[in-house]
Order: sequence, then C-alpha cells, then structure tokens
Amino acid sequence: MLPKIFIIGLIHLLTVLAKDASIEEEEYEARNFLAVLNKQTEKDNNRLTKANWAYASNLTENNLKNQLAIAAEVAKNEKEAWQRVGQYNWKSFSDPSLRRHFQKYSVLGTSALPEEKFKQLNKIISDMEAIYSKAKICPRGKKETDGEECKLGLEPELTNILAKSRDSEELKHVWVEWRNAVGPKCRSLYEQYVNLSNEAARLNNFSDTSQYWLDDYEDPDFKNQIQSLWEQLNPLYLQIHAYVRFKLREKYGDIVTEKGPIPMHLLGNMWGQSWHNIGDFMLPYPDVVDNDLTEELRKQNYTATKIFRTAEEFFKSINLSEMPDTFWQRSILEKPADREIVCHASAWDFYDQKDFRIKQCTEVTGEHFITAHHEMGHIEYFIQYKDQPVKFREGANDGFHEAIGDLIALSVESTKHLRKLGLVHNEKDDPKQVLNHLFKLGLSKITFLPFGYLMDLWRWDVFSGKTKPDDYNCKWWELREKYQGVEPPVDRSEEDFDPAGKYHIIADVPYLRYFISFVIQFQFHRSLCEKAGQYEPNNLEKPLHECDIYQNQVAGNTLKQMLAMGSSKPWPQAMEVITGQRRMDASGILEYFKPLQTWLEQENKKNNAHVGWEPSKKVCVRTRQELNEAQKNNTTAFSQT
Ligand code: X8Z
Ligand code: ZN
Repeated sequence: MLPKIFIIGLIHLLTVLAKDASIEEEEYEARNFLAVLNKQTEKDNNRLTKANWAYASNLTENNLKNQLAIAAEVAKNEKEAWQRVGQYNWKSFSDPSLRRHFQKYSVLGTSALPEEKFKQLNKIISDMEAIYSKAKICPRGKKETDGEECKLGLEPELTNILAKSRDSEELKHVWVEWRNAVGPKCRSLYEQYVNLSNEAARLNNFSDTSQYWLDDYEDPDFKNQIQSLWEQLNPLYLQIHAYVRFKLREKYGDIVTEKGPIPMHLLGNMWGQSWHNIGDFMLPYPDVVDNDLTEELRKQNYTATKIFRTAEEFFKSINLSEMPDTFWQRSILEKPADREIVCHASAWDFYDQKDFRIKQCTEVTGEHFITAHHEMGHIEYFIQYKDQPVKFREGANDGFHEAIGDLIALSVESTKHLRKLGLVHNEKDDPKQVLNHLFKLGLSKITFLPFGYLMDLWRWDVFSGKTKPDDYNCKWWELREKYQGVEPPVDRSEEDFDPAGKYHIIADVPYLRYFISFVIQFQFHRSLCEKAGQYEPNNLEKPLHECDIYQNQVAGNTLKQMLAMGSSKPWPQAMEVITGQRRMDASGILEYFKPLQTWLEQENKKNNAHVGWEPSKKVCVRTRQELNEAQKNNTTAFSQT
C-alpha cells in the first residue's frame, strides 16, 4: 500500500501537470491564432496605408471617399478580431511575449466607435487636414480681389517669410493671416473631434482621450516624470530666453519689452517652436566666420535627392540599412506643382516589409537637411523592426521613433562631420566658433522644450473637459505665456482658434513624443559616443558636442539592436540596450549645452538682462467685439494721459 501522503502528492502533481498541459495547449492554439491574425492585420494595414497615402499626396474628394471607405472596412475587421481576442484567457498565459502581443490587440482604438461615428470622426480629421494644407493668404498690402498674388501657402512661402523677413509688420501680417485662414474654419470641427475621440476612448475603458494617449507609456507615473524633466530643464531655457529677448530688443526696439514675454512673430518660425532662423543676428561672437549651412548646400548644388542620399550614406556607414529601390521610386521628396498635398514631412511604413516612403516638400535649406535625417530615422526604424509581428512594429514608445533621426543629425551637425562633408571649410575650430555653433543648436533644441511640453498639456485638459470649448483659445495663450514666455503680436479672442494653426493639433497627432525625443536623443547620443570612444565624462578633449559617430559600427550595432526590438518589450528595456539605464534623464542635454549655459549666465549678468518674464499686456477675451471695445477704451485712456 502506498502511504496516503504519497497519493495526495501524486494527485497534486498530476493536476499540476494536466493544468500545465492545458495551458501549454491553449498557448499553442493562441500562437496559431495570432499568426493568422498577424497576416490579416498586415494586409489591412497595407490597404489602409495605401489609401491614406493616396489622399495625403493628392487631396481630392475621390481620394477622400476611398480612404474613408477603406478605413471603415478595416475598422470592421479590427472589431471582429478584437472580439475573438477577448475570448482568450490571455492574462493568465505564462509566456510574457504572448501576453504582450494579446495586450496590444486588446486595445481597439477608434474602431470601437459605431460605424457612422467612426466615419464621421475620420472625415472631420481629413477635412481639417485639407483646410490646413490648402490654406492660402495674401502678401501684405494685397486683398483677395488681387487674385493671383493671394496664393501664399505655409510651405514654402510663409515658412520662408517667417524665417527671413526682419520687417516686424510683415511678420505680424503673415502670423495673423495664417491663423485667420485656418483657425475659425476648424473650431467647430475640432469640438466635434474632441467629443468623438473621447467617445472612442471611453469605449476602450479610458476616461478620455488623454488617458488613452498616456496609456502607451505603460507607466501611471509618466506625467510626473515629464513634469520633473521640464523642471530640470527650465533654468537653461530661462537663460536662452533672456538672452534672445535682450537681442531682439536691440534689433526691434520697444515692441519687445525689457521684462515681458517675447512677441512670437519675431522668432523665425510660425509657432515660435524653434528659433534657429534668427541666430544670424544674435550670435555670441558675431565677428568670427559663421558657417551658413543653407548657403553652402546651395553653393554646392544640393538637390532634394542629394540631401536624402547624403543622409542614407550616414546610416549605411554605421551598419544600418540602405533605402530600398522602391523608396526612391515612390517617395515624394519635392512639392508637386500640379496638385494639393499635405506638405508636413512624414515617413510611411506600408506593413509589407518592403514598401517604405517619405513625403516631404523639401527645400534646399539647412532646416530641411536636418528634417531629411529626421524622416530617414523613422524609415530606418521601420526597416529594422520589419520582421516583428505588426503590433510590435512601433517605436519602444513614440518618443523613441522621433529621436532616431535627430540622434543621427546630432553627429551630422557637428562641425567635425560637416567638415568631412565639405560643408564647413575652415581647418580648425576656434572656441568662439564652437560656442556660436552650440548657440545655434540651442536655438533649435532648448527653445523647443516648453513648446513640446505644452502642446499636450493643452490637449489633455481639453480632452478631460477641464478646459471648456469657450476657453480653448485663451487657455492656449495662458500656457504659451506660462511655459514659453511668448505672446501673440496682437490681442486674441475666442473667435480665433490658434491651436489649429499647428499641424499636429488638427491632424490628431499626439505631441508629447517630441518632448520625450528632445530629451532622450541626448541620452542616446552620449551613450553611443562613449561606445565609439569619442566622449569621456569630464575630459575636455572629448566634449559631447564634438562627437560624430560616423562609420562607427559598434555604436551602429547597438542602435540597430534596439531598433529591431520595436515595441516588443516595454520601453525601459529598449533604453537599457543603448544607455544601460531604464529612465529618461535630463542630464544628457544639460551636459551637451553646459558650456553654452555657463556663457549665457555670464552674458545675461553682464547685460543686466532680466531673467524670466512679467505678465503679458496682450489680452485674450471672448469676442472680437469685446476686444474692439477694450482697445477703444484703451486708446481713449491713453490719449487722456
Ligand atoms: O512633425 C515633425 C516631423 C515629422 S514627425 C517633421 N516634427 C515636429 C514639428 O514639426 O512640429 C519634428 C520636430 C517637431
Ligand atoms: Zn518624426
């Protein structure tokens, strides 16, 4: 006779084995299910991306109709798949990778909406994109009736005026008219968009769209981490802000106050998000030769294709992939003259493992040269993770996707590399030149940070309902002032809708990704430069801002390994591959700009430049009529004194 204890033990063991066997069987079946589903998702995504591309590269009614019809069909398939996914007990699977794959399919997104509402939402977004992309304004001093001349669009005309003109009245005109052309037409559409988007989020069990967006970061504390990063970076921003305001006041006089926010039409960019276009008249050392990248590219007969070939060569040199032939055949690298397209630069994955494209209305400028690297970084990510299941063909998080091309551009933009490309001629850098260079880069990177943060601070409160439609515009200006210390060139009202003047707002593209990118690209840069032996902490001979990882395959292979993971693992794991650390960290960008920060602090002291800002004198009220009355009273008050 077997002892009782032994029999009980045996029964227990058999039960465990049987359970294990049934879990194993279930997981085996689940894997097969996902393999089939993956194929279907691949096909559907391919069809949908082709339709989206067709519309974005030719904004016709017919292409829109086709895009909406295909999107609705794909949404139907997604809903069915989602229901089948729900029948699996996937949360108790033993394989974490399988669980993660199911988890990705368990969030349905906007396809959760009833068909009519889904179509409505897509149409609203496409309509806003068309309004934005087709908007045209007249030059200063011309009226609609002047016909032919009133054809200034955002890219390239208005962007160029903002970048080059130093006539504050012309700048103000373009700034105001762009917003007049887009804002009011989008306001009611945007309100409908917010409602439908929230409805979809709730059907996915999120309280609103802001929660849905934040869910991607897989960390309930993410918002706090972002806030803390911003707080660490704010002192550096305040220094460059103070210096720029001081210089703008020298140039433009009293329209720039000594202590107030900066009138943003003077910053060289339609949204005041990047200020590098005004660097030429405020360099720390104006007397040393300044390398103008735009000028050099033009002198050397660069074309759009040559810019992209140059970018490709860098990626290849670190053992990343070349662009496939179809990339060169199907991409749109210049603005077509015969039709309206969405010009905002973008990179496209067609989910068939071979078709990848860029659409960019490339101009031969330094800015577009960098954007070309940015876009190609997206393509490189697509290529490296192409063998993952479709649901893992994403960045580790969306900030990672945005950071890759910029990370490469940090090497490309170093004087050392530009010299290799023959785009800088002097043999050696003197320290003054290095500082000028760092300052120009700071005008794109540091100044962007508060903008990158506040775009979604605004949207989070809009989606959660904390900001009501009646306050949309004034709340926007409140945040612009609070974080960026900028103000509009003229008073605003709720009859304007200025957020719509920025592409990502009307195109339903979350923006926190860029803030994340601008922080982590410097972390990545520091780690890869260390691997390449080009940077050592505290070694003045090897500073971070002079590192160029060109041709360094050790650095390239590390990057490649991270890219190939896609989103198959939580993002801290991907970050660990490159940096050995699992957290976002402001110390990379702070270290990069340390010499600039020190210089700015001294200079601001020397100039007695005010750091920070007092409240703006510009107002934001409900109606234009209220505004007119306030202005009339103001004038009377003014004339009486
Ligand atoms: O939208 C872009 C890229 C496409 S993902 C051109 N960027 C942001 C912007 O233009 O506002 C790059 C930097 C910020
Ligand atoms: Zn991008």
